[in-house]
Amino acid sequence: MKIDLSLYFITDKKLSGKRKESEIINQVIEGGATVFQLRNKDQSEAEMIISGKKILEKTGRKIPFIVNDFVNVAKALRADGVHVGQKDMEAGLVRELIGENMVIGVSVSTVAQAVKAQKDGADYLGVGPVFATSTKKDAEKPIGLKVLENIRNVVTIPIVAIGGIECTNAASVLRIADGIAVISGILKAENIKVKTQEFAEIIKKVKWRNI
Ligand code: TZP
Ligand code: MG
Repeated sequence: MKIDLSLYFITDKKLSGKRKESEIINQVIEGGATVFQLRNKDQSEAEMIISGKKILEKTGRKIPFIVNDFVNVAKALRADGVHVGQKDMEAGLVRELIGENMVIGVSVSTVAQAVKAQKDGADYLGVGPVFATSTKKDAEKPIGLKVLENIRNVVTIPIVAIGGIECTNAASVLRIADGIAVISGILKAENIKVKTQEFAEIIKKVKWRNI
């Protein structure tokens, strides 16, 4: 399965505040997000399956979605993919468990990790944090545009930049990466749909080499 990774929204319960996650997802879809990830660091696998089911009932499956961390949750929700980090199951084993149809994403921060993840069978890489972020408490130090570019040059699979991506720096990243993954850059906005549209507009412009 091929997924458009250009505007990759990731959920975050804390940053959602009083707003319902399903409503937020519906707004990012309307705004032009191309894929979303269900990410929840505070729930067990069983809890995530239950909350994921409820969310999907309200959002439908208008764009592909990916489950963070848990293969079992991805399978139970019939997700389009699963995303794992360096401390999770490695991509080769994930592939054995999920089969050929689901997409596998792997988080990397170094060239060596990127080369290994591609060799292990990752379909795409989440690369970062490119810039400083307070969303992920145990995030590595920001890698910057240079390392992002080095990673771009050693792998052939798509790369999605993550970490501190805002409308102000999105273009610089998109000149190197295939997509941007955004959490707070969208969730801190008052109007989620309008903010997502702003990101989508930047993506369109960079694609057509206008900025
Ligand atoms: N992985 C690396 S940085 C990060 C994750 C999950 C958090 C990105 O969040 P934000 O708010 O877009 O900086
Ligand atoms: Mg993880």
